[in-house]
This record gives sequence, structure tokens and C-alpha cells, in this order.
Amino acid sequence: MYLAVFGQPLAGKSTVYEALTGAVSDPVGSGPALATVKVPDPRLDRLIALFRPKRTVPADVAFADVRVAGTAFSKHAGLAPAYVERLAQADALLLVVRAFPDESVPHLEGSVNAWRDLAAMEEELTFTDQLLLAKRLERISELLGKVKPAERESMERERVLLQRLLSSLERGLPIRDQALTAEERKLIRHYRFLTEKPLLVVLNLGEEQLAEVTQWEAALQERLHGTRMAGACIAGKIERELVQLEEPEAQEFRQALGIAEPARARILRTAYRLLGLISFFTVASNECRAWTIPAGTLAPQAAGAVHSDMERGFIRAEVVHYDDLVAAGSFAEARRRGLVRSEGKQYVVQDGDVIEYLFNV
Ligand SMILES: Nc1nc2c(ncn2[C@@H]2O[C@H](COP(=O)(O)OP(=O)(O)OP(=O)(O)O)[C@@H](O)[C@H]2O)c(=O)[nH]1
Ligand SMILES: [Mg+2]
Repeated sequence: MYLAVFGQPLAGKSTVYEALTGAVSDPVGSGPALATVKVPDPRLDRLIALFRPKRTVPADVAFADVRVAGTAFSKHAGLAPAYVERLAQADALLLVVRAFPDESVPHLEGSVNAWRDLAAMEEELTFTDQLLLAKRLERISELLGKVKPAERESMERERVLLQRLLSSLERGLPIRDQALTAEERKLIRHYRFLTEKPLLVVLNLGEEQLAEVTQWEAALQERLHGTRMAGACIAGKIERELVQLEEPEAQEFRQALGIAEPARARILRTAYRLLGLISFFTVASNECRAWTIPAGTLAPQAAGAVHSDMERGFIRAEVVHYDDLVAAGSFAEARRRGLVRSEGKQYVVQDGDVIEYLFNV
């Protein structure tokens, strides 16, 4: 999974990226800086304590600090094509919006106003999709007269669908909030529309604003809309320092500053919820591992996340929920208590399942 960090110039994108990943974003590189972070999961820690495997592999998520040479923004003209391409590749967009006041950091508009900027960036995304749709619609009307009757029907259906998306966008409704059937979503997937992607808004607060973080959070929530948009307030500059500290010390600083949890844990949790992702675990004597899958995934496809052979040769899944396994203390004891179930091909994997696969290749 890959999240693209983007936003207005000097909003603190690189700062937030560094706070989330602990990596350094090379300021002169023109491509995106990429870093993978391990997803913290107390359940995996507990399983490790229980099974003492030789190796542990947490789930991971990649972040990109998206940059382009030159300017990505020219007001109301849509985003620059190179920029759009980088965003289009992402599973979700992480929009950094500046809230921190700092005279020494200039702002495009000459003043700091997070809500104005958030609205402006949403408009940029919308406008970018509108341009893409308009272009595609134009192309379709050119082609409609030329294609064979067999193709004409599906093309006509696409035209109607795209026209509907465009009209709704023009009324300010991002594609992620538009009512589309699963089939329609599949039909438009290859366009990789920016307003179709889950959007995570990170409000970048200054240290001095942490005292009113509750008010900022509430104000941010009010500006989110739909189920595929989420928000979080973090103090990017402070978090970038905290991520470099060892845990007991970082914890002390967080407490003193009134920061409830590390930005990385917070953002990853929000991203999982936003993307509808869940985790399941595999445990063996030599390895404990967390896997990320979309909610609703069936057991064989979940096995495919582990190894394609396990999906192909799937026989059944021995499943015990994390809570039950931890309460029992061991697989054997969980089995004795009848907490390990044997599940087949139609089983929908649940968050926190610990699974032992039986397969045959
Ligand atoms: N006071 C204060 N300054 C911040 C904060 N976050 C970022 N900055 C400063 O703002 C400036 C820009 O931060 P960056 O993280 O480089 O911003 P950016 O969005 O990556 O900038 P570009 O990539 O150049 O568009 C730097 O001088 C940061 O130190 C913050 O929370 N408080
Ligand atoms: Mg930067």
C-alpha cells in the first residue's frame, strides 16, 4: 500500500513525511522520496511474546513525498501532469494543510488559513478530474462515429457514465462520494481519478497550537465529508523530532506536550480505516507475521497475500481469533477449548484472525 503525501508549497509536506517515516526527504531530488514503515500493532507484539518466533514481520505501508520540478500549481488550471501521475499511482492521498503560524515561512496567499487552503486543494483535485473527463468525453464523441456497431454500445454506455461523473463533479461532488455501482467503479478504475481516491487530510499544527488541539480536531472534522475522507491533526515539526528519539524518552516528551500517541500510529490507523483494511496473523515456530488485506476478503484470497501457492492449493483455514488465542495461551490450549475453527473457501477473514492454512500444491 502506498500513500502519496502532497499539498501546497511549504505546507510542511516533507516535515510530515519525515515525521511519519523517520526517513530524510532529499530536498533536491525531483522524483518522489519513498520510505516504507512498519505498521505498529500491539497484537503482533503480544503474539511475539507468546510464541517467541525467530523472525517477526509486521505489515508495512509506503509513503511518498511527492515533488515535481517546477511548479505543480497554476491556479485553477489543474495540477501539473507529472504531479497528477505520481498521485494517480497512490492507493490514497495524504494532503498536508498548513495551520502553523510562522512569519519566517512564506505562504502562497500571503496569510495562513488552513480552511481556505483545504478547500483550494480539494478544488484542484476536482478540477484535475474534470479536465481528464472532458478530454475523454471529447475523444469518445470523435470515436463514436467511427467504431463498429458492436463497440459503439459499450462506448455509449461509458460516455453516459463519464458524463454523469462530470456533472456531479461540477456540482462539487468528488467521485469518491458519488453513488456508483461496483460494476461502474470497476469500469472507471483505470482512469485513476484523484477525487476517487481516499483522502486523508493532515492538519499541520505548530507547537503553540497543541494547547487547542481539541478545537482544531473538531473544526477539521466539520470540514470532512463522505466516508472516504478522514482527517488528523499533528504537529509535524515536533513529531519529526520525536520520531528520532528512543521510546521511553519520546513518551515523556509526548506526555509533556499533550500528544496522546505517535503521529505514525495515529495516521496509519486512520489510513487503515479509510482504506477499509484489516490485519490477520500467521504464527509458526520460526515466524510471526501480520498481513494487510481489504475487509471482506475470503480465506483463499487472504492466503494469496501470504503465497500464491496457498491460494491455488487452498484446502481450509484453521482460524482462531487473536483474543481467544491470547486468552488460551497456546494453539493447543485454544484447540482444546474448541476455539479453533475449521473454515472453508467462503470464509470472510476477520480483523485479528490468527490463521493456519492447509494447502496442497
Ligand atoms: N514553525 C513551524 N514550522 C514548520 C512546521 N512544519 C514545517 N515547518 C517549516 O516550514 C518550512 C517548510 O517545511 P517543509 O516540510 O519543507 O514543507 P514542504 O511542504 O515540504 O515544502 P516544499 O516541498 O518546498 O513545497 C520549513 O522551514 C519547516 O521547518 C511547523 O509545524 N511549525
Ligand atoms: Mg518538501
